Amino acid sequence: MKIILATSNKGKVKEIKELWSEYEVVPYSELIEEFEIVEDAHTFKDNALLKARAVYKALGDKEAIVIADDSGISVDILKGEPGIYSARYAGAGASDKDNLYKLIKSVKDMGVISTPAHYTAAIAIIYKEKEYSVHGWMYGDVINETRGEKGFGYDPMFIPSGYNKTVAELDANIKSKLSHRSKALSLAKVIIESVQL
Ligand code: ITT
Repeated sequence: MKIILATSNKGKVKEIKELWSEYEVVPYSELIEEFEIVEDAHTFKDNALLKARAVYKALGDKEAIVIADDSGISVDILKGEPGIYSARYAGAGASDKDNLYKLIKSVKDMGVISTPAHYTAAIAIIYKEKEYSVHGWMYGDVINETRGEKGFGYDPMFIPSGYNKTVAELDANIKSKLSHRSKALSLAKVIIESVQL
């Protein structure tokens, strides 16, 4: 089964390909020219749906199975920031590193070493013009420094509950068991398998 990913984020593509190795997972940019999608909705779910819709429409194939992931990190002490603005926390066009160091600075400015946070992933699925969405979460703490090189985005500063290492220090197979994305993808898989029947 072919699944088309409505994302330009290489970290997401790598993880989704690994988590869904039983499917043929193809980023949409391998099928049509990549285009900008303005993420101006107010929730993870609505942003995921608008990305999936834009790619589904551009492909023009009703039988295509398109999925989009909208995700981010929310820090309690920062009133849930950066949340849906995680990709542009340090401004439009910011790199993963810019966003990471901005969040480290925000945590430091609160005068804490470690503080509760969680990741959210909303996955939208469009197939035969019908829309579905699911969510997954990973809870833990963010710290005021980076540790480790694995993963992407905010992983070097996030310690999952029950662990004493950041996601960037843990083996990728641990992230794949715990992550917001893997939980949402498990639910998405149930939907994809049932609508395919
Ligand atoms: P697409 O919209 O093309 O999918 P994007 O990077 O813009 O790519 P989002 O709008 O969903 O994606 O932003 C997600 C942000 O949250 C981005 O800054 C990521 O680095 C971060 N993020 C999401 N999941 C993450 C994870 O598993 N580990 C680390 N950071 C993550």
